Amino acid sequence: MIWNPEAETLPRERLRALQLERLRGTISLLLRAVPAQAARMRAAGIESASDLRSLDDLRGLPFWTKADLREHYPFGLLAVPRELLARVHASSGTRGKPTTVGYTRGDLEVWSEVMARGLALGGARPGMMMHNAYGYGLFTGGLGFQQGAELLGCTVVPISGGLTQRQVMLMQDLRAEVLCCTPSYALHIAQTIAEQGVDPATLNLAVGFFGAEPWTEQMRAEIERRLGLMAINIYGLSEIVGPGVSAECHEERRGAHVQEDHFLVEVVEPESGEPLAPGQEGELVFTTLTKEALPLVRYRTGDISALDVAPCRCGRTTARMARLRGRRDDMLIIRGVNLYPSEVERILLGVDGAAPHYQLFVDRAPSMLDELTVTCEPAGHGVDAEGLRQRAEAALRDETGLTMTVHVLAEGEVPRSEGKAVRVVDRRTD
Ligand code: DLL
Repeated sequence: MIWNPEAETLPRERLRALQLERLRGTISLLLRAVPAQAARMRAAGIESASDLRSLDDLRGLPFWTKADLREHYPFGLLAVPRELLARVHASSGTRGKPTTVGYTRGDLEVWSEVMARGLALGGARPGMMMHNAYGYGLFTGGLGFQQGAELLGCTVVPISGGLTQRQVMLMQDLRAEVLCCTPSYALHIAQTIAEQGVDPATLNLAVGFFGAEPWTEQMRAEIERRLGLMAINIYGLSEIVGPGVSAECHEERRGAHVQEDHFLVEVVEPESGEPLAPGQEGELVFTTLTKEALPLVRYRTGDISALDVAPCRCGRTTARMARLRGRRDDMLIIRGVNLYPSEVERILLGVDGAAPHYQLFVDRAPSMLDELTVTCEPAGHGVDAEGLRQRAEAALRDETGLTMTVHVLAEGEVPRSEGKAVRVVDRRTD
């Protein structure tokens, strides 16, 4: 089911024409209503929206980053009077002040629309029972899924995160068909199900929408096996709207379809900022095309992905973004080797006897060399910890070229998350 066939199957030429028209509208609004944005645009030679003759002219516009949002915290980049905000959310940054974002009523409607599209993409249908274990609150996960599911016509259980045993009981009793949470929390739920002796086959789950943190194909296979559902990758960020910027279709599950009539996507080379061609991996950059309260032009996400604009079997014409390799700032440079935490996840999940719970610690030794330690757990009582340690160390060394120390902890000792998992603990002090 395609929620909005007209928008989602638009021939790409027409889509680009629509994007240009909407981009000009956004530029006019910013020039008129947001002094900080207008100043940067003028410095780049843009005096009016008509200076943009084609979408290619976008590359002449300056980037915006999370640091800019922090600088203008909390409401310095709003294009409407604060009184017109219907809601405020914030990004999940753990250090210092969060980055706040605001929505007009119109923005909330667009968000519901793109979320309904995303849920339909993954195979959710009107009438389905949805267990929504994303956190409700300033985080955009809970309410974003809530709104989209209501528009689609699902029955929502707004359980939020936590009290996992109770979650399992409610999933059983209310016959949840759709599960929404972070991939790490899905595993936590799966483990609780196993500990309670519940047979996953007695659950009614058909599809799960997982996102808000990096995860791998190996993790997808593990979640599907344990929960007996089809796992869909859904992506978004609060600065742009929240969840629903893109989602995979259940037909292909090869890249997440970006809602391009609302969000213009580019991939740029992280160092130079030069635009990259489809298929090339780089940093995702989004421009909002219909946002009223907080329009953003060329917002650098820090997320590493690649685009595919080839037609999709599902019939949609929208570009697909590859599963995220990770965030640019999560990339570790260890003894000259680049390492994304998702690489460790991929390798570890291929090791016989390893459970899908892990953390990566980075320390700086007195010799000033950085050292990596991985903690993991055995998958079940029968696994010999010493054998697992040796297999994991060998696999990590062979595949990354880096020596990592592996500590096999007892089952349940790697911290579990109810939201975004903390995968990397950087203990370097400088
Ligand atoms: O995490 C929005 C969201 C909620 C997306 C629920 C999906 C599901 P923020 O808290 O602002 O918003 O964090 C955004 O999370 O820049 C990515 O680094 C990461 N992220 C989001 N979705 C995915 C995903 C929400 N599917 C940041 N895969 C983004 C990998 C993801 N990383």
